[in-house]
Amino acid sequence: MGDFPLSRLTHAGLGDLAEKLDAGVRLDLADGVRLFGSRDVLAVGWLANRERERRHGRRTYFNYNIRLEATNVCVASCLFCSFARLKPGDPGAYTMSLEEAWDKLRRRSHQPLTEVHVVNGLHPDLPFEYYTELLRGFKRIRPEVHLKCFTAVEIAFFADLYGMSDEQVLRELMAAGLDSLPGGGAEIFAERVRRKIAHDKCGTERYLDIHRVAHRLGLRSNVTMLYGHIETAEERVDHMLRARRLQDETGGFQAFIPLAFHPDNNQMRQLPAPSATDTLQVHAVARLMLDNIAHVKAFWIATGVEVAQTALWFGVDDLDGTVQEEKIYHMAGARTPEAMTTREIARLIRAAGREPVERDTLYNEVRSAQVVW
Ligand code: V47
Repeated sequence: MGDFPLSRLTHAGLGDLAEKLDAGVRLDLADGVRLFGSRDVLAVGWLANRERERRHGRRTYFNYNIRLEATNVCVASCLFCSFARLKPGDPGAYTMSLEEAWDKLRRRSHQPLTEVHVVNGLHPDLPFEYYTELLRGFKRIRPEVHLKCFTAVEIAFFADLYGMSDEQVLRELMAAGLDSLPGGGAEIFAERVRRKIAHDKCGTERYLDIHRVAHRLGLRSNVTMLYGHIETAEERVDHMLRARRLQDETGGFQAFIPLAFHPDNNQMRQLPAPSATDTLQVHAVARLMLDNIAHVKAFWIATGVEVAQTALWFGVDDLDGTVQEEKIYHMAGARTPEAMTTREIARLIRAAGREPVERDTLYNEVRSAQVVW
């Protein structure tokens, strides 16, 4: 049982779960709900930290990336979203020209970036070539940079809009330079919640199937979970278990990323933001339920820097990256910085008693000669 008092785990009602984990027995839905019900966040965190250290020791991953949102025009009306604008020409709506988007990368030619992460609104009028050219241009400018672009929701939208199958869309984007899929658009898989907060975009089965197809075609991807709004503990665990089932099938998910709901400027603004304790507990339970997904990421833009740092003792082994120019969370009220340098990220990992490891998108270690931790 290690050095955490057995009596404390037993008192927290978690003794049998600790034994299950010791014996390598998988936790089930009821176990996950109990973990969320526990008032002893430290006991849950201790269990999660043990799983984290078994896999990664003190190592904590991050990457040198940029975020690009080429358009916020979006036909979907998700209740949690503060970023989208329904039509071109609506106040605040924007769509970058290809040159403008490429310029974002060109202007960073001095930075040893390894990843461009693209997420867009669902724009009804752009031709498919806008997206394939976007990727081709990025590869022309920086052939070595990994392109992690378009959520499964965007892939489904492209397929419907341009009359292709999901697989055809993925194949064409891969031919243009797509290297992996980000995990956005998952929200909450349970139909009760999805119907309320994201009723007019790609449903759960299709989201999962697009990741299934992507994995079959050789792409890696991530999976997210938007928490802290109207979902129950059972729906959170159900979400994790659906991701775990697909991972059993394909092995293609690299990281699970809980995303803390931000209530400013959207249709759920009457709700409070999730607390730091809730955030720590969500990441910890994810580490414990998802025995087959290697990494649990705290997206520091969403959790806040200090909570992300603390989460490194609650199951988290990855902090995303430098990010730069993030819009989705900042339009929803995030007060985190818009970017961190690799030096800042490494310093905060060290200050938390962990060992910083710069990685590329596929978790290969990157040794940037420029950076001395
Ligand atoms: O799907 C939108 C979320 C996601 C809000 O794959 C909001 O490495 C909170 O998926 N409050 C997009 N969340 C971002 C995303 C992501 C982030 C970091 C890393 C990766 C990865 C993926 O942002 C959306 C939605 O769930 N979101 N609005 C909001 N108000």
